[in-house]
Amino acid sequence: MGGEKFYITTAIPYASRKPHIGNTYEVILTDAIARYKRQRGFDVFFLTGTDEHGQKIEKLAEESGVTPQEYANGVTSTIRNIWDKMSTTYDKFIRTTDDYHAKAVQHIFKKFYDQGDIYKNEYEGWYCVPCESFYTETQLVDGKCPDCGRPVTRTKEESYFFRMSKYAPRLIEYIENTPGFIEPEARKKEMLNNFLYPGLQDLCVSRTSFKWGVPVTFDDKHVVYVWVDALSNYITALGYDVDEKGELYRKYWPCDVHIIGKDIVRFHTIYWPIFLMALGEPLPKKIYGHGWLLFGTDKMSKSKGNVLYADELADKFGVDGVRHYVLSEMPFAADGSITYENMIKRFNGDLANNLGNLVSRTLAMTRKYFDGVIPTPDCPADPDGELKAAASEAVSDFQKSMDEYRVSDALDAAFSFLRRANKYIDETAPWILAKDNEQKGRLGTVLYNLLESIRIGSVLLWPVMPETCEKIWKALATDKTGYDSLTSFGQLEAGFSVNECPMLFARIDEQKFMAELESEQVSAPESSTPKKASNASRSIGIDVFASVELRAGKIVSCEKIKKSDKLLKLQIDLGSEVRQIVSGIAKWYSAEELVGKTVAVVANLAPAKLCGVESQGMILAADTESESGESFAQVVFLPDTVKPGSKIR
Ligand code: ME8
Repeated sequence: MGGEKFYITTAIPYASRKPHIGNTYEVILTDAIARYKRQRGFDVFFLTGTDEHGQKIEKLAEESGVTPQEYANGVTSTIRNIWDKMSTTYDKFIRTTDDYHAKAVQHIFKKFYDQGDIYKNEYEGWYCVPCESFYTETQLVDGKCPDCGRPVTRTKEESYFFRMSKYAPRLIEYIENTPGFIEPEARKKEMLNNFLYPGLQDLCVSRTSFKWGVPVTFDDKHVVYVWVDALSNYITALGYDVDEKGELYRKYWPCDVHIIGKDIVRFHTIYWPIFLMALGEPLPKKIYGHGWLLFGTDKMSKSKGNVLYADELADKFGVDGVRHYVLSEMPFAADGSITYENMIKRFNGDLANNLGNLVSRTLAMTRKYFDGVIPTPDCPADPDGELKAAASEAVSDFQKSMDEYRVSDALDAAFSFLRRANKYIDETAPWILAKDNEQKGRLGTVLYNLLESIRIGSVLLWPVMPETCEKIWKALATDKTGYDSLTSFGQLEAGFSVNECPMLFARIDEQKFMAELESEQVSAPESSTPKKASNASRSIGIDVFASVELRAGKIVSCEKIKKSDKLLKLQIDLGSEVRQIVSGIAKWYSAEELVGKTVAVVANLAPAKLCGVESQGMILAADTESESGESFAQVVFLPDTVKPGSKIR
């Protein structure tokens, strides 16, 4: 490709646990920008990957009884599967355990040492393992980590330190004089006022109290601090090494924009530029620290049981439904919020009503009045001019916002144009024009204008909702899908036949959705779906427990419920009867694994419908985690010698 180069990266998430929708928002945002830039003719390189070293992963692996590498392999494959499921088009996925990366990090560290940027000393202070970050006493908030609020550990160990103070004045000058280097603007002020102006302390850049990291070549007690290792990914992925700068590096560096979350702006705008200065390399052009996606107004956390995952949301709202939601809902400079209720509202409003209805009504009228052939627009009248002006305004607003990475504003521009097109249907009332044969020409023009508006909307929306827009292009039988087709209204070619378009977005009934969600939560392991505040720790009397009828049941048959990828329909022999029970364990068990097994059944649970299928009880399962850290429901199996119907007490 010959276009201007554009290098964009995400933060590399820790391979410590399945990424939630907030982490996934970041890769979706980056993907939308990368797709847009490609549409605009840029030669894009989009990098993502995983951060696999550090104390946190070593600890988690130990707790799981596997090696850190095995642990990281499992989580990395989960992360990559989610990135792929969400249709992200990264050009490279780097793992910090990749050999070439680790070698380059060793050389970088050695260069720092050789040129006197690092020196050996002893670190004594506080460390937050989840953030992999050092803090002084005064930085703590109520004795806890100022970034994540979790407890910190007192640490005393031999370490190498990086002389940050040597480069700080140059960095301050650079930040002050480079508009747009840190965005949003407020984060730039925060960095200068909170960290740089008060005086930058030297940073501890190696660890000796654990082993899971890149070994320091000249002092084998030490491993490189995980942030030095992780930040280097942005250049090593392009083939950078101290003595040999690969072709990709020469082509794409400096990076056009690092997309990261607000909690790690400090690492990217202070330490990373200083490391690059020490290497004698140019600094990235921009660091964009996006806000956080909150569950309602709360931080997502496993302990609160409010963590949402992109893959599970995509099963309910579709991949494009999730991409559209997170990108519309996250403002440029603040936090965004996600709840099922808001997702349904947006899905029904923007997608089912505004876009979906516009497409289905317009195609239906084209078929009904013109046998599906795109009519020629040769009868212009009011309000065509207004519609065309709205289209050109939408294109320029969309473009301006996307160029500034204000994706939610860009989406507002596109959807307000689609609303304008819906209004145009009401204003022109094609069904009335259709009654008068003399108005056939005008009717054709109206329908042409609507089809063209849909085409324009879909070219704009493609970076955010690629699958939907490609369906629309197929339905419009058009190849006018590039950005150059937006320069003027009227590029859709008349005379071609439109194709069938599958329903793009079926309206969601909120009540039904929430009821189904509740019943899924009853049968799903706790960590995978958020719950309302639970009373789990409240004690109950023996009488309450005794009122639960627990019995052994033998699984006679089992099948998947078609409409759901979570639910299994089981026939279970309870001795005196065979019961139908629906259970949310399809992700973890196949029919073959279950038939013939004896399980523990709650036999007196009120019947409920799950996905429209009656369930007369519940089978018991333990919330646990697989080796890769994914939540997993372990069914409670009983020995075969226990007879069906036996009471469990
Ligand atoms: O910080 N909403 O990894 P990570 C939006 N390994 N973004 C969120 C979020 C939320 N609720 N929670 C987290 C790390 N993020 C390091 C990065 S880069 C050289 C090393 C963002 O798994 C977070 O801000 O903790 C970060 O940008 C990304 O998810 C990965 O977070």
